[in-house]
Amino acid sequence: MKKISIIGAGMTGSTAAHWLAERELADVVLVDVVEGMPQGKGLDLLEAMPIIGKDSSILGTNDYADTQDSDIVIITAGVARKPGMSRDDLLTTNAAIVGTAATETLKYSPNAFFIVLTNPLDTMAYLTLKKTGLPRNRVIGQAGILDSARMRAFVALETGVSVENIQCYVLGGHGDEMVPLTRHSNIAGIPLREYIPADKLEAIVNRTRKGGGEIVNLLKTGSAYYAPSVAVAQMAEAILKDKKLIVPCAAYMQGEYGLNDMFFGVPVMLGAGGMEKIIEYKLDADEKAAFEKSAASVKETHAALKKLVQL
Ligand code: TXD
Repeated sequence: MKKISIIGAGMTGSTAAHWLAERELADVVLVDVVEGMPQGKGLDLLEAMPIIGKDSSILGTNDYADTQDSDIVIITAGVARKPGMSRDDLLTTNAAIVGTAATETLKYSPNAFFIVLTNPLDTMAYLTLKKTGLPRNRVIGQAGILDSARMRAFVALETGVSVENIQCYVLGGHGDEMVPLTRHSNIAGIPLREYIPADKLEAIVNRTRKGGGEIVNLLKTGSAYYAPSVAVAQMAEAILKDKKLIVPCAAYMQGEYGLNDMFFGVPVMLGAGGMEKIIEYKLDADEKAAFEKSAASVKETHAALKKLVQL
């Protein structure tokens, strides 16, 4: 069985463990600083396996040594937003936590692929890449699958069509400046712009952009976890099964879309080589402008990180 270690056994970490184990994708190790909590969640999930007939083993621990020889490391450790906070407000606290999580896990799993969830997402993925010194195919951030799934869900609510028929692509940074690409999105091949009246589509785009905040405001004590964690499970599955799946993820840019030395949400191909390829869409002038606005916001957070941490 393959091995996946999840650093941070909170809401997204433990729910990701659930999705992974349910699909019998790997043995799962849950690491957290809180004593007893990862052990308790791990044992509880392990005890669910006989009922669903899956043989993934799940271990909760406070010791990085237990992550030895992981194929994939998922980083969710850190704090989540409370109402009124932006993702960037988490930078200082989470940079320290993610930096340690990345270097500690690398010691035990020098060959692992890293998938980052902790916010501010693009900047925490950047920190992980720089701290580990890994090539860019081995460090990916999860944001676009979630943001696109939110848009797909809102389109389904609006139209009453099966989510399976709805393809949406949300690119750019994982912030309120993200870029829902309505021109590339479709329902069973019919462009979204033809299917949904312009005012309704604009409302969907706006709700998508603020989708994370909508849930934070409802929950009040934390942020979304079901959809983010199944998104990360989809990424892990694509890598472990060498699926060559094209999904929007945060990737390290080396000239693509005119961007350099930063993480940004773009369509990538996931397979046994991790982030194997960045796919470049042809963007029109409006889309380019939206990309640039979103990129400027990510660059600002990257710059703030560089003031905090020596990279
Ligand atoms: O799509 C996305 N990328 C995201 C990201 C969607 C949802 C949540 N997103 C972000 O993930 C969120 O803004 C946070 O920055 C992280 C984790 O969110 P989660 O909802 O899982 O937060 P929790 O429940 O507070 O869990 C965080 C855990 C908690 O159990 C802490 O004890 C633990 O992280 N933690 C640590 N674990 C290991 N090592 C260290 N140093 C550590 N510090 C805290």
